Amino acid sequence: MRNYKKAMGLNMGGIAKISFCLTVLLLCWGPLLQAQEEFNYDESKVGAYTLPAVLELSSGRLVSGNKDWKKRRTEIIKLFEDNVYGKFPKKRSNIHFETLKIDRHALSGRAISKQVRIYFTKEKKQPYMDMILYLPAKVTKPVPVFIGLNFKGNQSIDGDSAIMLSEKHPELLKYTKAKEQQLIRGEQAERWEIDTLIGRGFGVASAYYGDLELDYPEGWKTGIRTTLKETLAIQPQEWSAISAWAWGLSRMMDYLETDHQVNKKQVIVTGHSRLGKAALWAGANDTRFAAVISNNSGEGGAALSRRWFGETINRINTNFPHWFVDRYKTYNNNATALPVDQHMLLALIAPRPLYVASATEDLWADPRGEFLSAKNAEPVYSLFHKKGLGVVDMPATDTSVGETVRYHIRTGKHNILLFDWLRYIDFANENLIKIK
Ligand code: GTR
Repeated sequence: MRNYKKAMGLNMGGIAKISFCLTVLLLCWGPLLQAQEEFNYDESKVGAYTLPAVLELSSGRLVSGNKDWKKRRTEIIKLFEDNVYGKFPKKRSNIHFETLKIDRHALSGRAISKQVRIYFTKEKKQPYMDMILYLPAKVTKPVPVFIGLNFKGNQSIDGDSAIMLSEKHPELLKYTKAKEQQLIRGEQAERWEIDTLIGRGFGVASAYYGDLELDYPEGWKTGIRTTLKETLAIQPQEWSAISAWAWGLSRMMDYLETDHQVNKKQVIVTGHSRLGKAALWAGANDTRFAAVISNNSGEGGAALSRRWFGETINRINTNFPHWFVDRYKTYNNNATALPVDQHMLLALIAPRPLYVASATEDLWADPRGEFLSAKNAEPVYSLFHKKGLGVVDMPATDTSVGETVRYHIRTGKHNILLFDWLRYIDFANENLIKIK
């Protein structure tokens, strides 16, 4: 034993030295390691960062006009595909639609509802997604429509008993008795404000995001990334859950283009939180969306990744490894190495109207980071002579600012509420409806 210790250079003094060194190491590295795992909510600790130049081509030349922007836009899409969301398949497979139900007296006669099954292959069988569309009952001309995915199945967006129950929602599938299932109706109605939207002359279209891919790390195995692998000629790892959800939004748009009661030039894609991330990515890829709204989309959505505030790339990748492509994980704790930041995603919406919204208690989503991201997308809007936020600092709570690019921070929690919808209605009216 003595020899062994000697050979190892370990005597009591040696052990004491080692433990001393370990303690020093821990004291020095501990806070550093911790800092990476901790979440910063202190503005003074954010630190300096430099955003990648949105208007500089990879050749180093500055974008000088719309033509150059087209080139830069293509480059930026590719950077987001390679590093963040993966591909957004172009091929539409054999999309076809079946209207399963029409209710001409929905919402006590104020609306017409249509429930449409969107099939992704030639056959009339899975994989498909079910969409619910509400239109104002007294439509005399095609109406503008807000579209967005929902978290809990179509039956969750309103208490309307005509809405078909989701076939895919795991919680819903647990219930067997019809009565219990009814309980789940309208569970998220406060997030949809259908009555208000219908009353103001808008249509609303929604579908359950789980119809595309269930939201857990293994969800891709049963979702469209697997079932459409051959049809779309793309491997599951080449895209991500967010891309799959975004792609679904485009398929809803495919249907809306065919509905003569819908004004296909006035379809506004919206989304809350993770579905806001999907809405932004859908809007970036599919220019048929006339305007894009990000509601509290946060990290990997509207918020700047380089700002150390609230959720981090490391955390989002740890909690939700399926949301992004594998390469995104190489930027955990190293946002500086990312060739993009989220202002560039917002810039891809230009010159179309863009609304970014935050909430005061939603620090996890970094409201200031969302504001600054919209701010830094402005130069691209300027290329098209479109006005952005028009302010340099965040506006007062509950006040929206800007024209083509707009922003507000609502009092309250991470959510999408009547206050937000009323702002979105004004935004759509001012940017899309009046300007033909
Ligand atoms: C959180 C996630 C956020 C946001 C949110 C949501 O847990 O960290 O990025 O997407 O979920 O979708 O509700």
